[in-house]
Amino acid sequence: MPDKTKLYPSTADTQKGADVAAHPVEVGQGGEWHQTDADAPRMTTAQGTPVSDDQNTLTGGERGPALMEDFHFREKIFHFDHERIPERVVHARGYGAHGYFECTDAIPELTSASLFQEAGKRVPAFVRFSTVAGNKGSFDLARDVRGFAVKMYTEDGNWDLVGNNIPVFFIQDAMKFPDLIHSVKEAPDRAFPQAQSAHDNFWDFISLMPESMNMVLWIMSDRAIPRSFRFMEGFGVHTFRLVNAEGKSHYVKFHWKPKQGLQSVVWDEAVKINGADPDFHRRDLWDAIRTGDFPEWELGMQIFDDAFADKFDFDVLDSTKLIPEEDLPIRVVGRLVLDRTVDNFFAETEQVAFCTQNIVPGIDFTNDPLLQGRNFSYLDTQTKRLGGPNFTHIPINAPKCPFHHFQQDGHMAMHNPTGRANYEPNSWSQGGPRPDPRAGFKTHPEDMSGAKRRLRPESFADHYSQARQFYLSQTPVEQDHIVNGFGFELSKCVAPDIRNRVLSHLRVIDEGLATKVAEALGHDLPEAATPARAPVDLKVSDKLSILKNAPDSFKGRKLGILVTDGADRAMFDALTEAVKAEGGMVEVVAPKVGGVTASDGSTIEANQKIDGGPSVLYDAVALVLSTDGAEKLGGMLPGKDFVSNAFGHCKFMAMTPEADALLKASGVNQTDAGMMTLGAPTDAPAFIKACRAVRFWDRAA
Ligand code: HDD
Repeated sequence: MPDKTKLYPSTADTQKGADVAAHPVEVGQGGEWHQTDADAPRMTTAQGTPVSDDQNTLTGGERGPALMEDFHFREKIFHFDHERIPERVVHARGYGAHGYFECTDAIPELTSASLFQEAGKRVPAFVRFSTVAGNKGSFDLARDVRGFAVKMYTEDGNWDLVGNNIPVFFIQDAMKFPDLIHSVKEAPDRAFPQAQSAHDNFWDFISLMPESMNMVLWIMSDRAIPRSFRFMEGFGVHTFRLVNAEGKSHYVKFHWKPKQGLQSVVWDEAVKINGADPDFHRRDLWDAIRTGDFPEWELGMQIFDDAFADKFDFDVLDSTKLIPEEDLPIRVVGRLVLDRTVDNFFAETEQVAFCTQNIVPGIDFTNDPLLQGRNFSYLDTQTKRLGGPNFTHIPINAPKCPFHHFQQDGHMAMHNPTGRANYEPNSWSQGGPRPDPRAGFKTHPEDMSGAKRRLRPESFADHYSQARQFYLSQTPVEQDHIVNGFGFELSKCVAPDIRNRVLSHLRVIDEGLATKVAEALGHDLPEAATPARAPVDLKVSDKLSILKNAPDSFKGRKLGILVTDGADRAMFDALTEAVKAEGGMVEVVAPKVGGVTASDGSTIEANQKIDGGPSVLYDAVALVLSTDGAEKLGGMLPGKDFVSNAFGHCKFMAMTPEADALLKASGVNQTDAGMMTLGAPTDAPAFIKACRAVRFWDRAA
């Protein structure tokens, strides 16, 4: 029987003097283990009252009831109970980072926006990448659009460019947004499926909304499963306006072009990455920035006038359409660099509030009905999410330029106007801010006429031509991925009518595509849909393909080196050096996380144990094994999967001759130009050079 009268020391007391230095911490992450009681700041309540005991609730008597009087306990639990705020209704899962935007080509003739006036000028920026459908705790490699939201803190206020990694959208009118989102998110009765579009509700809605066809082709393509946030483009989607100091306006479409190049994973990898590392994208961004490999994008603009807009085949106000770069080249005017991770995820990434209405003098909206609707939705949603109108007082949202207005009070008001005057006009000598008719924001005085009515203009009626253009602009490998995407998604639709309705649209887009998807499903082809306007044949646009714009460097990519005891040390070092020289990263995978003893008796430290480091986490793999090690790995499922998956996912592979037993055990009995035997350490640079192509797609043929 325990002695109920004896008092036990608190956990804090028993921990004192423990060998905390034995726990390694990641470099530079803070939270060092070496803190002593003497170094530590004094713990207080939120009111600043020093706390003497954080382990034990105040009780009446040794085994008595807890006392209401315990203000420290009450405050602590009360605050914990209120830690959550509503997650974003869309784009709930996201990851942010700080950086800067730098103008590289001044364009004062096109816009008076302060950030474009002088080459070399920088403004701070915050970017949040996201998936759309899944909740905050969902996995990173969902097949989904990625949000690409950029807040630029200019000297004329915050400019939020709230874009996606796909240049077109599902719907033409904001009125349909709640329906779109309801259809893709989990069904209201069963609350599944989570973070995916492969279900009846989504395809039911899509098949009844032919305007979504262009976007749907993008979603079924590899664009929806990017390798990382760093390797994807961003788009402002809508047509905006640039307005210069004389009030002259041009239309503009904004593009973010990754300096790292474009890269996606294949679907089978995506599925496996979601299990192996659900945080794959956020970890990638964190690691890249923390190791000083700062991701960078160029800001490009497609600039045009009414004459171009009038002769363009589609309405430039229709967000389901893009302007091919071949028809209107991009002018690069700046660069965005992400060079700092957040200090606190909640304070920055969760509380950042992007609003499409956040615009600065020199940039303006157009009448795109999707954009006009968004301008209401974002402000409204932030008020709900962040609890009131003062979310602009939160540091991540506050402008970094001076700001003065008469808005006051409300929940959590951090700074109210000082002095007597809180209205305008007023006649007090210290009467506060006044509007500036010269430099203040001026709306472009666009002519307007016509009756009030609810109608979709005729110029928005062609829903298929650009979808067809997109499909035909892809390489055969990418086309196969699109077919497989449709095959997978539609196979998850229980209702055959929904599958058939989608197939009927695909027939209008491209008979070959429809036939292949029907074959994948085991369906007969239904009647083709009847388009509101017959599609036209558009020129192939190479810029729409990822593979036609593939990177020519292994920079920023990761080589996974699988090692066992007896691994050739010189070979391992040569590979590591070659990757470093190319600007890439290496991760070592071993049977045990404690590492291996190499051929020369030295230790090779491991980053991953084989079952925690599958090859799907790497861009290319190398097997540096001993004969005995290869045989042992060949008897283990994770060892065999490492090799067979790398092979199946068309990765470049290099191996020492001793790896043969593992290759055979994994069912890889062939060699091809994507596989290199490493005979001597001098072979390593040639292998990394080959890896510049990132995948050996010939293997898929
Ligand atoms: Fe949206 C969030 C991008 C159409 C309503 N949207 C949100 C985010 C991105 C986009 C990147 C996440 C911002 C962040 O990281 O905090 N949305 C787009 C793009 C669209 C688009 C590129 C089409 C071109 N959105 C769209 C429409 C509506 C909304 C038509 C409503 C009428 N979007 C919202 C929202 C969200 C949002 C409900 C949810 C959380 C938030 O705003 O901050 O207001």
